[in-house]
Amino acid sequence: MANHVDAIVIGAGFSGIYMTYKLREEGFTVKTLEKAAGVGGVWFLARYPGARCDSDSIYYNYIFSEELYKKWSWSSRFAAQDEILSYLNFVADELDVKKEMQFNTEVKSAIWDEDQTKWLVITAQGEEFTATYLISGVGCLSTSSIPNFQGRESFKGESYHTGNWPHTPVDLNGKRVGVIGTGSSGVQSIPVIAEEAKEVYVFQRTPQYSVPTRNRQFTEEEIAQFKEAFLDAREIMLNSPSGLPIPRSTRSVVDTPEEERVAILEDAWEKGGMILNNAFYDIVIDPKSNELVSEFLRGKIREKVKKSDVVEHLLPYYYYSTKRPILDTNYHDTYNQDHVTLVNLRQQPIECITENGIQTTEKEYPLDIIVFATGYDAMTGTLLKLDIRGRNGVSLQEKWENGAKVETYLGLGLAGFPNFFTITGPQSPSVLTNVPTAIEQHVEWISDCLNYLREHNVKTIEPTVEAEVQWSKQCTEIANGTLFTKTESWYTGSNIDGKSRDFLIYLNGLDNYRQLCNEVAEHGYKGYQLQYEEIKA
Ligand code: NA7
Repeated sequence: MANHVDAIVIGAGFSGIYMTYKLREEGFTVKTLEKAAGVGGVWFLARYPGARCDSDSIYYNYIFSEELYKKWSWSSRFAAQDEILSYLNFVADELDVKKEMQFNTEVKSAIWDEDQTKWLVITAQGEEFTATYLISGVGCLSTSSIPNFQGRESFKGESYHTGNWPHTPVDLNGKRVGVIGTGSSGVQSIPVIAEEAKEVYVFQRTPQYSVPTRNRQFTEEEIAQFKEAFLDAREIMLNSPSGLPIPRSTRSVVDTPEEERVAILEDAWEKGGMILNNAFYDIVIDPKSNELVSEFLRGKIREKVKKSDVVEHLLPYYYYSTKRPILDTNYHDTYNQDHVTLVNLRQQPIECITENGIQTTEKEYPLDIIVFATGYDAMTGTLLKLDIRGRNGVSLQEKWENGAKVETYLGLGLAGFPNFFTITGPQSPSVLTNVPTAIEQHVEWISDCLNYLREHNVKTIEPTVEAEVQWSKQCTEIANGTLFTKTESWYTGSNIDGKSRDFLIYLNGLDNYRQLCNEVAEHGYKGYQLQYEEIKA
């Protein structure tokens, strides 16, 4: 007989830690299963040089508890991976949730048992659990991806993916290092790798806009001020579109006179962080507005890169901010160093990986180490890897037609999958917000929902097909009114060979989304169908 709990949570990152705590505090029994050896989710795995968050660290944390917030002090404006991992361990210990967690345990399948109205969860290690509720906390970026480069296995040197970096230091000293990819992970790691390596070759398919982090150590006075201002900051975060204390902008780029516009952009540039991409409301809506900001950022690249034959390859042409906005520390300046070489893959695509290095259509680059900064199968990758089967044995792969037709209700639930919840699931605001704030909203909503079900003797809850179709249509329509869908990115799924193109993020802001979710709950879970327990006479 399998171990039975009220809820099984998959994953022990930001989502899993809070979900576990919240449900336990509400009196539910919980088991949290985590593939890795500890808490942290992506922060446990992505230990590459230079890895850090790109929300200001004072906001990149839980805000549900003032006491918890005030017990922790961040050392710098943008915390590095090891500090974030320490923070998550600190929280897990403070909340005492590790006892509900089982590490080194990979969920292989979850099958809905119609007769027993419960989930049967089977792990890769051969254990079985049953639960009334199944909650995914697997995150949006947890399945790393290495493109299918021919000959990859033949490489005789070392190779690593940024999202799966070894736990022991990688010695780059005196090495020839090739980095494929210039997303956030590449942009963060390249300057740090260049500090140690003898030669660095950056294999770039798409040049990137980037804004400085302006990272710095906090003083004790500043930390005291942040803690003092916590309640005010939280209030703004809970009512902002991004989950950061940045109010919704009402300024249009094109409608702002040039002098004022440039002053705003310069100010945002000097302040660094995610201020610039939030400074105007129409950057990702109006192509003309976008071009004005894009050109401003190209100007900054031209100023930074001193080598005229290199700079032309570093100028981006896509709509700024329609790929994940990138923050950097000395990224473009790195190309001024003589031991750093940019390889433009638009001119010389990679043909294959050889035993000595990377072969492009022009030449072979001999390397000791290859770093794959090639990103993730985002949004749906991890969910589709799990074998989750709902009513009538229908799998998630079948329901979503292997990713070709992804439909959810609120990014939280799926028709045909009773008592199943997805924290930051596809079609919720997720990665286009400050993710911990989005996670908190989902965790609290799910926890309230489970309380409601318990109080009202509800056996199962699942979205109606109509609500799901409607929500998915709405998400697509909103996205189609923006420039996001005009750019190839992991937001649209186009970074993965063979993956269907779909924009799976709700774009109307976390503030509006929070209100919609609250209304759904206030109306007795509008859009869901509820099946009640039979009350025995
Ligand atoms: P990203 O942002 O998906 O970046 C991946 C990079 O790898 C990007 O520059 C891609 O170029 C490049 N790439 C992907 N496939 C290939 C192939 N086949 N050949 C050459 N180059 C390739 O992943 P990150 O890990 O940097 O960031 C993920 C998120 O994690 C980040 O946004 C934060 O939210 C945290 P492309 O742009 O597709 O041309």
